[in-house]
Amino acid sequence: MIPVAGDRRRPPASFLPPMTSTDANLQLFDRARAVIPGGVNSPVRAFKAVGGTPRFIARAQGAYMWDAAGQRYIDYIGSWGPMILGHGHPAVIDAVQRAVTEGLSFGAPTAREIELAEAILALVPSMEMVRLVSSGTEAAMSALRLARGATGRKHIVKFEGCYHGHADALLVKAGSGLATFGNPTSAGVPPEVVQHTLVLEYNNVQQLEEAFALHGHDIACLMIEAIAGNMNFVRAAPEFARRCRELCTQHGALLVFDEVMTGFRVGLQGAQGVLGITPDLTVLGKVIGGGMPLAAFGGPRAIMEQLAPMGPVYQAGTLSGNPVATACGLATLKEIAKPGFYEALATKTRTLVDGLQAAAAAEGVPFSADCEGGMFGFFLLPELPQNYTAVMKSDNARFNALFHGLLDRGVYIAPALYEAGFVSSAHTDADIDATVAAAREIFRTLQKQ
Ligand code: KE4
Repeated sequence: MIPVAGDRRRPPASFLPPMTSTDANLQLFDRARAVIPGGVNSPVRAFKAVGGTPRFIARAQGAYMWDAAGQRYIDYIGSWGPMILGHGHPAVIDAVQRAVTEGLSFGAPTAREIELAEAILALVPSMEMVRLVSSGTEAAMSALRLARGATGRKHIVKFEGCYHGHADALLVKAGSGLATFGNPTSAGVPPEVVQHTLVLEYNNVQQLEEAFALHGHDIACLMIEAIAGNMNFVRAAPEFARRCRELCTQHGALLVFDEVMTGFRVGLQGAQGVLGITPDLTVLGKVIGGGMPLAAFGGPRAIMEQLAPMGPVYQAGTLSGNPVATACGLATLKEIAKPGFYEALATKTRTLVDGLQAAAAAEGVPFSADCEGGMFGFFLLPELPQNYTAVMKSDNARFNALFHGLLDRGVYIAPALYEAGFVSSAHTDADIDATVAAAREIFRTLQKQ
């Protein structure tokens, strides 16, 4: 479009003056906020929790991203989990490039969807069938509807601090007392929509038992992040996880593991493999798409065949099982299923966490951390928190100082203290060492605050 005199629409980017290197991100942020709410297409990217100007990423390769000003970062976001192989893995790029030449989308079944479904079922023994969708939100929302349809019940249980995407029934926070039906966390969600969502405290066995004693006959499902990456990194205690399984079985409710983040991230069998718990339904995303829009939910045949077109539970999607996304996902799964992949990844992640722990200790900064496979979390707290209330006792200001100190030193961690971190197979020992050294410099200044 060539702008003409008096044309009040903003000229396209190519007509804007070249950006100076120092404020390239700020200029883009200003432009973005003029046309996209908050300047971002997902809220956490706006740096609202940490302040400052979001980095507009121009390109990424391996463990690194470069922003609009040409600044390089060691990337511990990995697109919030998907980039377990790092950016631009040759086998993945090759598979996507070949798929693109065959067609972008058909709205018809393809052999590759079968291949990906078979690959997922081979790696997740609790699943006999799987349905592919385009986002984690869509997968969790669909699993919820399937659980209600399969059981004929309406109540659902979730836990404070767990995030399962932005479907209305799951945008809910604890009521006044925790073991109450939830209140909406978002405008636009009528109370009626969340009146059947019971919000409990994570790792609180007594409360869990009370809830099932009261409502067990009408609970369709319990949905949980068995390693809660949306509280940074909080594990379900083994006893708590066991009771979730037992109470669901006892009361005929479905146990749903939301493994959008942990699936193929904490290990080849996800959190269910780490915990040795078999859920009824599993929700997957992120890694299985390798960075493309692809997610899934699955479980036993008897439950999955309740889904349209076989059964009465409707669920659909224009781009579900997209041929380019499935090529990306398949190529990713092929790489992570190779012998030794997770052992090497877990060693790298553990080295990072141990290094950060040692650096904080050396500078007298209260610090606790945990990791599993390629996922890690840390808290500026002396002990690992066991629930959301404990996580939120973290000192926001100190975290923000750490975040910006690392960013200024070319290390990009999650811009929020309740988010987890991710290591890829592309991260090198030198990257880990540089990250620990940068953190130690900042811990030294933190202690003086
Ligand atoms: P998406 O709709 O964002 O693909 O997936 C929703 C979702 C579901 N379940 C779990 C356990 C998740 O972690 C997510 C999404 N995770 C966030 C990061 N905490 C995505 C980042 C964002 O919202 O921009």
